[in-house]
Amino acid sequence: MVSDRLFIGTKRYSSWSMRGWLCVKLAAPDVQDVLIPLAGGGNTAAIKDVSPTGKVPYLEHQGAVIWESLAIADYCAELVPALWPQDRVARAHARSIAAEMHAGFRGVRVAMPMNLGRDNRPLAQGYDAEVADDIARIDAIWSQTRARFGGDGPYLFDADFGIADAMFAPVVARFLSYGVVLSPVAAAYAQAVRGHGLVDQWYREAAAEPESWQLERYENVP
Ligand SMILES: N[C@@H](CCC(=O)N[C@@H](CS)C(=O)NCC(=O)O)C(=O)O
Repeated sequence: MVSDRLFIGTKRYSSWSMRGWLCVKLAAPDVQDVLIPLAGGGNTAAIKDVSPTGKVPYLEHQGAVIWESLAIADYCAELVPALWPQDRVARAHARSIAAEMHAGFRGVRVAMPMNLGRDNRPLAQGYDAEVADDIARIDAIWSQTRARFGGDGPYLFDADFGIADAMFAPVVARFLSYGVVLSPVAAAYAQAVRGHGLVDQWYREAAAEPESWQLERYENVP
């Protein structure tokens, strides 16, 4: 029996799965992925059958069961503490921005659903104020974190891709596919995240998913 499993959704669409998956791959690469294709609209019966919340990501690891992407990320940091910055002040900042991402940015999440297989630029016309505020705040987080803690490395906290980067990786994917114009520092950060090996692996595996997993509601957005 396989006991270490990470349940995720369709890679093309599931931004929360991407966050959990990146953290688990960094901390416990032997954990088996169990991909359940999303049915759309939060109605995936097979996910409801396994996950306490009816949502993915959901992790079973050595007797522990963990749901909510941020809790999974924190659990991963128990296995590999360097997933959070080791400096107390930097770690406080990293926890704050990861929590802000987990709890917020509803405007961007609703207006810009993640779809890794589509050029979303034609959709990105005329954001409302909530979306524009979210974009400005995310740009400020990335720019200010890079300026204060970024060092010489390309990520938020220098050379090590950590939990804060994983939490924002699906936002990077959205900004790139919707053609969101960012400040130069934020744009360079977005490119660095896109170029990370695990992020690229997720994209490649998303591209290899069967067409039958694609959902009308996420492909033909008006
Ligand atoms: N707050 C949760 C959000 C998880 C979530 O909404 N996951 C979506 C996929 S991205 C889901 O499982 N939806 C169930 C479904 O579509 O049936 C987390 O951080 O893990």
